[in-house]
Amino acid sequence: MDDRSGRSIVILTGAGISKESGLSTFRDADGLWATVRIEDVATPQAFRSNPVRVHDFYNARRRQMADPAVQPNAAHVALARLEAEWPGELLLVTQNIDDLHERAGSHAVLHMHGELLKLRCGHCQVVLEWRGDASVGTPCPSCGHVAGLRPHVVWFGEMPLGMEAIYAALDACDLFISIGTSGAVYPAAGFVEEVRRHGHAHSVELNLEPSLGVSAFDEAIHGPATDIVPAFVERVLTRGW
Ligand code: BJW
Repeated sequence: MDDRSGRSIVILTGAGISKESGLSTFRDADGLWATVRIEDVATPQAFRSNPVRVHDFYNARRRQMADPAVQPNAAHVALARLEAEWPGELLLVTQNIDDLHERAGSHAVLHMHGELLKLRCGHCQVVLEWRGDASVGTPCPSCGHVAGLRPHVVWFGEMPLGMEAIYAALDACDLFISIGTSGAVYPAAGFVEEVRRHGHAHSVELNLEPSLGVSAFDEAIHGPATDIVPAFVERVLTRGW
């Protein structure tokens, strides 16, 4: 039996991995937070006080993701290859709400900050696939309530999804890879510390530039994701870490 089959990998991705696919990051100079205020679009309070504005923000991003020019890039494809060829466990935790990992062929994907192509009803909590625009007047197809549908995303002050499964995987994994994330937003920014305190994994940062948390990683490789992720995946599959 392949002795790698007992070794598990957890990957964390952030907006940087989708940048070369044409989607904006948040905190870079040309990122989303340079054009809109977090307080206006990414908190439950913002949705309560101005749901039209919040729906507009996510409608625009949904339309952008449907642009045929937005496709998975070499980094997404490399991670799908790693999942397909790695004989042990692999969990891909993404902070991204886009579907580029799935479109590249990844299956073991956990969207801890939700998904752009879904809405949730605040009345009956049903989660729905949604590709078009959403508006305040759209009735919930499940319970019929109007004004209850909201983007199925995790805003500041809300609990990210799947945390129990994520911490269990972090504590048990042998390799932790963080890709394209600034390390500014918790709890994802604390995963490398979780691995150091409770786990035993070798930790690697792959990012355009050193993240805020770079000093906590065992190893860091800096450059565009489409260059460094395929190279790192090749290394893991041929030589390990
Ligand atoms: C490239 C590249 C290329 C570019 N190749 N790389 C004080 C201390 C600690 C914590 C807190 C605190 N005060 C409040 C908190 C908690 C808060 C938080 O972290 N705040 C910080 C600002 C301090 N966190 C929360 O509220 C979270 N919930 C929580 O903690 O729950 C517990 C709890 C709940 C309730 C009560 C009490 C406790 C929820 C966080 C939700 C985040 N939501 C968002 C928006 C929603 C989704 C969406 O609209 O898309 O998620 S914010 C935004 O940031 C989005 C992202 O997923 C997230 C992370 O951003 P990411 O991915 O790192 O992007 P960037 O832009 O920051 O970085 C991109 C990186 O890529 C850069 O480094 C580039 O260099 C790099 N890059 N091009 C490789 N080509």
